Amino acid sequence: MDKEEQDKLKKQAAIKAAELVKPGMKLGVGTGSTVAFLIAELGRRKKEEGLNLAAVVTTSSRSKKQMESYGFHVDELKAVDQLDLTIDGADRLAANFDGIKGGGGALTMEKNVAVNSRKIIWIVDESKVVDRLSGFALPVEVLPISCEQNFKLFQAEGLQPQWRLAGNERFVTHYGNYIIDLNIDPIPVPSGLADYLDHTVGVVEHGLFLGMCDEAIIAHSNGEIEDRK
Ligand code: ABF
Repeated sequence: MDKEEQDKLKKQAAIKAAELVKPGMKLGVGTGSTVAFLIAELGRRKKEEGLNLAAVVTTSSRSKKQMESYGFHVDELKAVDQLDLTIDGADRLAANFDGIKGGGGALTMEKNVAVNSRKIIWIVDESKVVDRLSGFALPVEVLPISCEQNFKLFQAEGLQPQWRLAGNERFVTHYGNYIIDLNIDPIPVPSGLADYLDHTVGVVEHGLFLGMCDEAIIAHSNGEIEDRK
């Protein structure tokens, strides 16, 4: 699928999801190019229909800026008790609704927003839908103080680690940490790997989002916009 076609599908999924945003909601807004289409649609609704939201939390400063450019006030997560709905993109969506996220490096905020939302909807084009989690390196955010040890440990475990780079430098997350991408394809037992990473000192967060997504809006190239629950 070429980029133009993929962007068309991303936009379709985003516009469909925007219909589920109701006035007065406390809304979580994710990160990425699919979500950028969602924000543009919410901006259109604000301008044309006066859409008002009780609270908005975003998972990246880029999304925050975009929401603010349409006149939405954006709160910090800690200031909002619980979100009614979060709409986010994903890098992979498996048949059992497990996912890989964090390709953009915002996984820590994305997971924090997700666990504080009553409902989570992911918006994806069909290229991200897989049977089992595969085809995308798993991002792991690590603290700088012990990042070399984490890297060696992952190497020793056969997890094929690779530093995430930004140009020639290591990519630095919003929280000042690094990202190590694990090249495991497919991920044989996602819950086992998640458990291992959850218990590895120095790991801040990882991109396995298991059992978190409630609904996925998937745009297919045959024109179908699937609402999978
Ligand atoms: C995010 O958006 C991520 O977790 C994921 O990396 C990304 C998907 O990006 P895009 O919509 O640009 O494909 O929320």
